[in-house]
Amino acid sequence: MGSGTGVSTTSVGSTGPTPDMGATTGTTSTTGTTTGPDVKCGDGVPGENFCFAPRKIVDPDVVVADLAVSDFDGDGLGDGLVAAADGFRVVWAEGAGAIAFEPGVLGTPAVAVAAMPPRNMAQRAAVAYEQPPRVIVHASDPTRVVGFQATIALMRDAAAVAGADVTGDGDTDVLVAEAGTDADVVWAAAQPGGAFASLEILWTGAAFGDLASGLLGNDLFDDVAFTDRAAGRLLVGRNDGGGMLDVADQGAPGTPMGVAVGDVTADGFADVLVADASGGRLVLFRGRSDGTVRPPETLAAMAGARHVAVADLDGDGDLDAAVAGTGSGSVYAYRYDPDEDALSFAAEIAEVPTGVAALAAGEMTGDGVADLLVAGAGLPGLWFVRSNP
Ligand SMILES: [Ca+2]
Ligand SMILES: [Ca+2]
Ligand SMILES: [Ca+2]
Ligand SMILES: [Ca+2]
Repeated sequence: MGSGTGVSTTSVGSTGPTPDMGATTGTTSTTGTTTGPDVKCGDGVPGENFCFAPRKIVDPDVVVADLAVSDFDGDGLGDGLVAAADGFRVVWAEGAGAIAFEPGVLGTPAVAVAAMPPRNMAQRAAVAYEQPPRVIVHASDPTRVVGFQATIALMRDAAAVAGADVTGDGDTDVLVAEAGTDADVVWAAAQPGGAFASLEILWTGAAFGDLASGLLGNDLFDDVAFTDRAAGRLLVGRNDGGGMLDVADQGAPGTPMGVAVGDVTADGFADVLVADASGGRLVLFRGRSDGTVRPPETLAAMAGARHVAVADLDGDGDLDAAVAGTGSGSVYAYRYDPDEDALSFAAEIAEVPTGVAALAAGEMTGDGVADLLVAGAGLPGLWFVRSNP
C-alpha cells in the first residue's frame, strides 16, 4: 500500500531466468567441505567469475541477528563481524577460503553490528547489545586481540547500527536505529580521545527496518539511509559538510526493510537499494550527483525480501546486489545491464535450508570477488558462501 508516485516495475523475465521459489538442489552440506551440487553458478558472460559454494560454519549452531564484512585484523582480507545470541563473534578470513570462527567476546546477546573505519591503527566494529541496551565499539589489532574502545548507552534496544562521519571532523560517529514501533534514530559524535558524546536524536517516531551509510552524490561527506517499515518510506540523511544530516522522506513501496548504499548503476553516483518485505521486491532509488535520489523503481525479487547487500559479486569491478528474504533460504544476485539501463536478475548464488536472518557481502578470499555470509532464520546456523569454490 501507499506506494509513491513514479514507481515503475521492471520485469526480470526478459533478461534472465525468473527466480523460482520452488527450486531446490538437495541438502546443503553441513560439513566443512563443499560438494558439487551445492555449487551455484550464474549464467553470466563466459569468463566472468560467478560461482559460489556455501559451507556451514558449525559447532556450535550459532543464532545470528546481524552480519557485516570488514577487514578486522588489517591483513587485507575481509573478516565476518557477527552479532550473535552469545555475543559478538568474528569469522577471521585466513586466505584461500580458510576461516576461523571466534567465540563470543561478551556473553550477552548482540543484536546489530556495523563496520567502523580504523582509528589510531586499530580496526573497529560497532556492536549493539541488549540488557542493558548499548553499543560497544570494539577494536582489534593484527594479532586478533579484540578489545573495547568505547560504550554508548542507548535508550532502548537497537534495530540497526551504522558508522558515518556526521560532523565532518574525519572521525566516524555512531548512528543507531532503535527497536520498536515508535522509535528514534539516534547518533553519538566521536570525540578526540576516542569516547563518544551523549546521544542526539536524528529522527523520531518510526518503526525502523534497517540503517546504512554511504557516500551519495559527488561530495565526500558520509550520508545515511534508513527505512521506516510501518509508514512505507525510505529516509535519506544528506550530509553537506555542515555537521548535521538533512533528512528527506523519499517514500518507498510496501514494507521497506533492508537498505544498502552503493553505485549499482555504473554512473559514478551511489544509489540506494531497499528490500520490500510485503511486496517481495527489490527497490532501486537511483542516486543523483547532488546526493538526492530519484523516485523508486521496483524489481521482482522474492517472497519476504528482507535483506540486501551491495558488493562486486562477479569480479568485473562494478557493484552488484545480493538480496535474500525470510520466505526462502535463497540469495539472488542482481547486476546492472547497460543495454537495458536496468538492474537485472542474474542468478541464485546461494541457498540455505530455511529463510535468511542476516546477509553480508565482502571480499574474504583474495580473488577480487565478493563472498557472502548468510545466517539462517528458521534454523540456527551461519554459512560462509565462497566465491570461485
Ligand atoms: Ca582480515
Ligand atoms: Ca548510480
Ligand atoms: Ca560486478
Ligand atoms: Ca572472494
